Amino acid sequence: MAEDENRLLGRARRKLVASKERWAREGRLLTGRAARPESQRLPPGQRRVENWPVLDLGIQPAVPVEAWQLVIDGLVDNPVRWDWAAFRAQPSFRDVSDIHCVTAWSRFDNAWEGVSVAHVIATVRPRPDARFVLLHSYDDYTTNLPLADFAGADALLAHSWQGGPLAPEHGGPVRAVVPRLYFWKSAKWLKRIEFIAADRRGFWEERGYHDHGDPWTEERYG
Ligand SMILES: Nc1nc2c(c(=O)[nH]1)N[C@H]1C(S)=C(S)[C@@H](COP(=O)(O)O)O[C@H]1N2
Ligand SMILES: [Mo]
Repeated sequence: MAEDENRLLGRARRKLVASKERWAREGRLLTGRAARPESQRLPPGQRRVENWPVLDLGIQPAVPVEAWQLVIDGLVDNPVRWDWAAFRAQPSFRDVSDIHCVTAWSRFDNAWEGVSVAHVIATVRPRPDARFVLLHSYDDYTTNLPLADFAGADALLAHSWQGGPLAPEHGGPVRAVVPRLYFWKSAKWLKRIEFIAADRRGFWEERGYHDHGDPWTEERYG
């Protein structure tokens, strides 16, 4: 098991982790239906909420912007380390998208602002052998995704939500937002983006969640 995972587990709410692992084993919330975003807006098995639930392992690291840094490295030609000023100097990107959480809530029309993943990719220039990314967070959380999904036109590193700074409990100063996949892939308190050749599972992927996590085909567990 990765070192950062061990650190996280030591401090995480163990009961919460155990119950989610059980959900995964039992296939909780699975409907066996599939849908396409063109024909309906709510993926199978989801219900719409108006509020925005907070979900994490009970550890919400305080990361003041003066101390915040983002490292983007691995299989790239131009690795970067952005402090807050450097991050805010990147071109701004806005997008409105829906959140789909594996625990079956969806929240429509979230107005995000930040730096697009397209810009990140143009800046660091992944090498041809980079096929996955591993996102690392300040609470030692990790999650993995294929570069092709991470590179979606609606994916960004968000510092704002609905016109205001992203709240600390939702991952401020900066979180990933990858709307096409279940929300556990959208790492809060983002610290590092690592481009890798071979897939390496993150925290929940190691614990029974699906490696990919497409809400439209209900890739909840796997
Ligand atoms: N760093 C970090 N990111 C995380 C998590 C976490 O525990 N730590 N939980 C994930 C899960 S399971 C979900 S559903 C969403 C929840 O984001 P929210 O609390 O803003 O709703 O964050 C994801 N990103
Ligand atoms: Mo989640």
